Formats: sequence, C-alpha cells, structure tokens
Amino acid sequence: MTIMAIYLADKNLEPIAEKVLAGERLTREDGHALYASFDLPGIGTLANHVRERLHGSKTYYNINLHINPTNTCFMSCRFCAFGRKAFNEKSYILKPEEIVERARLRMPKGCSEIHLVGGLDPRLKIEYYCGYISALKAAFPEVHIKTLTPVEVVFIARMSKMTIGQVIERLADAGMGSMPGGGAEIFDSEIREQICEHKCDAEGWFETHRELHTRGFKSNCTMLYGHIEEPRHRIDHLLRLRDHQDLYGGFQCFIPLSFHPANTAFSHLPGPSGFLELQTIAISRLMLDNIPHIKAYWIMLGIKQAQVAQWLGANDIDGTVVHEEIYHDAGAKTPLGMTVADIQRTIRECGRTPVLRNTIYEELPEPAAVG
Ligand code: V47
Repeated sequence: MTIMAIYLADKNLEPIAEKVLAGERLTREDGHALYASFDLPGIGTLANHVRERLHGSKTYYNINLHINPTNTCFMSCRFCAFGRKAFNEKSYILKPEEIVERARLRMPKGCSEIHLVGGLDPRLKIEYYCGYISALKAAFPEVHIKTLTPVEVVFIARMSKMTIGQVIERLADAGMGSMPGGGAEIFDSEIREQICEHKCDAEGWFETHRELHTRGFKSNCTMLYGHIEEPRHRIDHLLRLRDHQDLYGGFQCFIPLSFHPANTAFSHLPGPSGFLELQTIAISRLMLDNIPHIKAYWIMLGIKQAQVAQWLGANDIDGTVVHEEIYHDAGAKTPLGMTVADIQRTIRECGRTPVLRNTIYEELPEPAAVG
C-alpha cells in the first residue's frame, strides 16, 4: 500500500502514515499527534494496515470462564464498583472447593481457560491462592489457569512476607499458567494517586511482569482510560509497556479498558465517548509495535463497538466469559457471557474470520457443531 492509497482528512498525519507504512516506530510526539486528531477513519486505516500485516483477517477468540474468588477488598480504588469491604453483606470469599464446584457447573464445552481475579483481603495468604489453583488443576488438568494481577501478587508478597519472585514460583508450582493484564490502570503517579493511591505502583506492576517474563511465563497488559487521565498519560502508559516489551517480550495482548463509571466514586463522570474507545484501539495498535495482539473486550466495549474495532486495529475479542462481575457491577449492559455460536456470528458479521485460540494464542480447530 502506498500513502496515495490512504485518504487522510488530517494532513498532519501524513508523516506518521509514512512511518507506519515503512514499518518504522512511532514516537511520543507521534502519539500525541494521533490523539489530537479527529481523523478516526485515517488513523483506523493505518491501524488496520498493521493489524492485517500481522494477522490478516483473523479475529481470535477463546472458550473461557471467569470466576472471581473473592470480592472483599480493603482498597478503595475510585474507579471500582466490584470490591466490597469485609463487613458488607454482599462480600464473599469462595473456598477452593466452591471455586471448583462453580467451574464444574458453569464451564462451557471445550473450555481451555479459567480466568480468576479478585479483591485484596489481608486475611488471605499465599496458601489460599495456591489452594484454589491446585484444586482447579486437579479437577481440570487440561485447562489453563490464568490468574492474579501484579496488584494481588505484590499484596500477597507483603502479607505472606515473601518476595515477588517467591510468590510467582509458588503460584507456578500450584499450576498457574499465566497472568491477565489487570491492575495497570494508568501508570503516571499523579493520576494513580487520584484513582488508586494505596495499590501497587507502576514499579511493582512492572517488577511482577519482569519476574514472570524472565521465568518464561506470558501475560497480558491493560490500560484503564476515559476517567481523569489526559491523552499524554495514555501515550506515556503505552510507551512504558512498549519499553518493557523490548526488554522482556512476555506480553501477548494489550487490552484497552474503557471506564464504566456507574456505582463508582467517579459516577459523576460521563465515561469515554464511543469515539475515544475506537481511537484508543487504533492508537494502541500503532504505538505498540512489539505486542502481537490488541483485544477489543466485548464485555466492556459492547458487542457492536467490538465489531467495528476489528477494522480499526483490534484482532481479538476475548471469549465466552460466562459470568462477568467487574464491569456489570459498574453498569455494563452487555450479556454476562456469550456462546461460541454467538461469538462466531459476531466475528463473521463484521467480515472477519473467527479463529479459536488457547490462552497462549495457539490456534485450535473450530468447534465442528457451530463452525
Ligand atoms: O484491573 C475495574 C478494570 C481490570 C472498572 O488479560 C474497570 O485477558 C472499567 O484486567 N470500568 C480487570 N474498568 C479486568 C482485566 C481483564 C479483563 C479481560 C481480559 C483480561 C486479559 C484482563 O478491570 C482492573 C481494572 O483496570 N476495571 N473497574 C470499571 N469500573
């Protein structure tokens, strides 16, 4: 494709387009220029160019199940509607055997991954986390356990008087396969202080991924946007992820997380516009030249936005999920889960090719009954 083949309404984007088409890395200033532009079709076309260069027409999905072991949390993150104080009547801590039972009841046919994240409860030590991981592995040996974020790992390390590396080794011995991307929020310390002041900082978040990646584990990464941050904070966040990836290479997928304000301390904020959601997908694809996959998480974006995003840089949509709590506590209107047939139809409706994957992006045969 030549630059002549791309119509850019915003001519300021031409130098960036030249770089993207030549496969050159974009700078911080380029990132700022992208966020300053309203030329979403132009930016989206460039992001789609990168997406198709990497993945052609494939949109990846998986058959997964989300379980939240506990919603008790002694933190008070201002963007969160999920965490409950220990004395709250709606707080819960599932025992390992209850987690296994829940998995048994809810697990969809062909499930390859259980994704588990929860709140921070000082009463829970490393034995609790290893307990549910090993119980799940004993019950479902073939299923990949993707669990805990650096926020939880740093907390467990503190509560259990261990190093981050020691926590990771214990979790890995119990059967943890990888980690999801949560807890990243916005790395900039001034923003972090206003949205989640007591939780692990950017250094703790990156140290955990460094300890994971240097042991050969994969993980994902995220950015929570559309609250009080500015475009420069988003670009700074993306560049910190890109720098880490240059050194350690363990991030498989980036998931921009669109802020849902309902029932949070930021409920007075409007949340991100549909424009910002799609712009952020596209800019993420352009800036993160070393992270292979960009996920448009259908639960959070809504199925329709997730479809459009497949032409603006995204190449993954997440999976069946089955029962989601974090976004639904914050007002998400999407279903709690989707069937495989729903996901395949969603992907085909937007002209992309559904490709079933496992957690580490190995391609799996399409389920015959619904293929
Ligand atoms: O860390 C919490 C975010 C994250 C809200 O790795 C909120 O494949 C928006 O990380 N509005 C957890 N976002 C979810 C997460 C995730 C989800 C799907 C797939 C993967 C993956 C990871 O959700 C939290 C926080 O950043 N979050 N509350 C809210 N009100």
